[in-house]
Amino acid sequence: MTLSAEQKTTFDEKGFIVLKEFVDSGAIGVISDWLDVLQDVTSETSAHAAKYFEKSPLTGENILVRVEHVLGEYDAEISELLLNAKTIDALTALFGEAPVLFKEKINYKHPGCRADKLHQDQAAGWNAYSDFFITMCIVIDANREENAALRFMNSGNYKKSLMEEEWQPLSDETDVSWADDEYVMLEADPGDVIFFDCYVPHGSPPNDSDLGRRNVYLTFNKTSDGDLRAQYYADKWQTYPPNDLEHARNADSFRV
Ligand SMILES: O=C(O)CCC(=O)C(=O)O
Repeated sequence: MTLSAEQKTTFDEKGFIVLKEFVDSGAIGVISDWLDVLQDVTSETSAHAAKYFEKSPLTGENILVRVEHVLGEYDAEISELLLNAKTIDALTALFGEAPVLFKEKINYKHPGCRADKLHQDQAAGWNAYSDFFITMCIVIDANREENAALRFMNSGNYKKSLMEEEWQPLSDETDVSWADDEYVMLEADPGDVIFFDCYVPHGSPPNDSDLGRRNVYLTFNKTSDGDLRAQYYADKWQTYPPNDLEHARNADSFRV
């Protein structure tokens, strides 16, 4: 059993748990190298990797902020490494049944990257697919205050339903420190993971340091809700297609 009863209770109450050293350093090294490769792929070298570029509000430069749609049929070796028995076991304990991958993304929070405003993931149109998801955030580079570590609502004082209209963040503030009383900053090391549900409010400030930080986000739904990934991405390409360095978006849209 990967999780204790206490960890499960904490997850149910607060909507997140942190598991230190969940992924070993050998695996983190392999994943880190893979993220470097993904960062450099182009539409010629990889037709499926969906890259998203934005103009930095801090420097004005166009920068890569995320890559999606890179597991399963596209990279069996890395998929096996990430979706291993330990991960499936932990998610099964949290869901109460086996998980299915819904979506996967890497956030490249490079120097100059804009804030991720406080939000609930479920507000990003996910209700169309299921009413409950769990995301596993795998820390690849140290997450520290200076390079925009994530903040999570720590009071358990949130609704397991939408607290704002769909497609809206919970606040337009990019300085998330206003919420410090209720929120905790999670500094974390490579190999630590955060499991969080789709309703717990979270976000991160802009990265105004010169230290990048990459986190992998794997989102799952319950097997009883079906395999939704292909439909999710088919829909997403219609409304929010990937772009390239020359066609970076402005950083004011709320998408997760
Ligand atoms: O990586 C981050 O700082 C923010 C992640 C997040 O909240 C998201 O992508 O939904």
